[in-house]
Amino acid sequence: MSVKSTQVVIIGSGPAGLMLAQLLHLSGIDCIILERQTRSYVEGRIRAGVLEHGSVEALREAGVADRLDREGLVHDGFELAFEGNRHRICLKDLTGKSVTVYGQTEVTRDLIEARLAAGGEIVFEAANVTPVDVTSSRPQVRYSHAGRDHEIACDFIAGCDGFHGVSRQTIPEDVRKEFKRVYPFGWLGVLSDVPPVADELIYASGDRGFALCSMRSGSRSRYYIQCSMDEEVEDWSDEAFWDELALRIGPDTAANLVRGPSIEKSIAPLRSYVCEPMRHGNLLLAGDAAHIVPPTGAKGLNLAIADVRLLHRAFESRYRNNSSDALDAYSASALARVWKAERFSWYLSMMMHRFPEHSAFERRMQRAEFDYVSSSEAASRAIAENYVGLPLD
Ligand code: RFL
Ligand code: PHB
Repeated sequence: MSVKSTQVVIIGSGPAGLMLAQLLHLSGIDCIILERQTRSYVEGRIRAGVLEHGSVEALREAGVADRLDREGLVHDGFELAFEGNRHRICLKDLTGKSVTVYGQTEVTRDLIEARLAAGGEIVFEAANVTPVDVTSSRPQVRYSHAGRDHEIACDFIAGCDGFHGVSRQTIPEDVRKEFKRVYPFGWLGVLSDVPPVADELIYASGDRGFALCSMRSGSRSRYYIQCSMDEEVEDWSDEAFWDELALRIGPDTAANLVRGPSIEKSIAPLRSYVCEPMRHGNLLLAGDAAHIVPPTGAKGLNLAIADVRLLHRAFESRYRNNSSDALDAYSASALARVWKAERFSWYLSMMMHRFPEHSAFERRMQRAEFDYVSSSEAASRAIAENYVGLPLD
């Protein structure tokens, strides 16, 4: 077995792990990333597309925003549509801020490139990653790679290994509190090299279910439709997808819809989930490892970035000033923000989807909510404020 040591072992090279590594590198704190998948798998995953104002600033401060600044699309608003009625949330007027459309895939590529250019280590295809002695002052992480066993001793382990990772499972069940809600549907997503149907995102709710029109660039569109979790991707031909999307966004918008072959098609479940606390001994969780939101509020990636900004500050204060106060406060500070994002994602999901168990009463409630938001600047501002992102602390 080979044995090494470092200051922080990061498990997972999604946006949370990669961004944390970049921030630690800038602060002169050593870390090693262990990733289960291959680099091409990690760089090929199609996921979120909207960056909050604060996430963009954080990526700039971390020195990884050159391409984001060149290629990201700044959006000053988005549209909510309900049974054919439309309401624009003007983010800029209501909050003074905007969001940026730039795929998680691109954020991941930029961060991997920055890490490797800085001579940092990412061990791809690390198998059987196991945190050990996490409540001791010198925890270790064991793993195997290319048929050999390895161990890294460290001060801290950052569990950035997503919802299905190993880190959270290390917290004993009697310590860990879990809060969850599974929605009775999923999102079928399609990526296609066609111009977007509109300049801004459209979240549409109708009798046939929810639809979202998003994009990655002026020539690449990302669309989603609510589907049943019983359905398989193979059940949906490209043609069937475009037909259903056109019906859900209505004839006025559909008149501008350009169809094309899908280059990716997948079904994602919708769930809300929070694990408390986000720290156990010297193991600290960040991103999807600790919480999941339904994608309706575009919060998943942004929450991951916000968590690691807090975590980085806490590590900095520990290594620079020998103070553990911020590390002790990490779980509570992160969770305060996480719960607000959970609330917003749940609220928008509840307002915009068709629920199989809903009666006509609940549908009227959804419509009343939409009518209220459309007629109230205060209600629109509340949505805008959450969408561009709440302050870090
Ligand atoms: P990630 O991106 O899941 O990265 C975790 C990394 O950890 C690795 N890993 C392990 N490595 C070593 N050992 C183990 N035992 C490991 N187990 C896992 C994984 O391979 C992976 O590389 O978590 P992170 O960094 O916290 O980032 C969070 C975001 O990725 C996530 O919140 C969003 O992408 C969620 N999400 C979406 N959010 C949106 O805002 N809008 C979307 O449209 C959207 N679509 C999605 C999504 C998440 C999806 N998942 C998780 C399946 C679509 C999908 C399909
Ligand atoms: C996306 O472009 O993938 C996207 C945008 C907004 C969301 C969810 C996903 O709320």
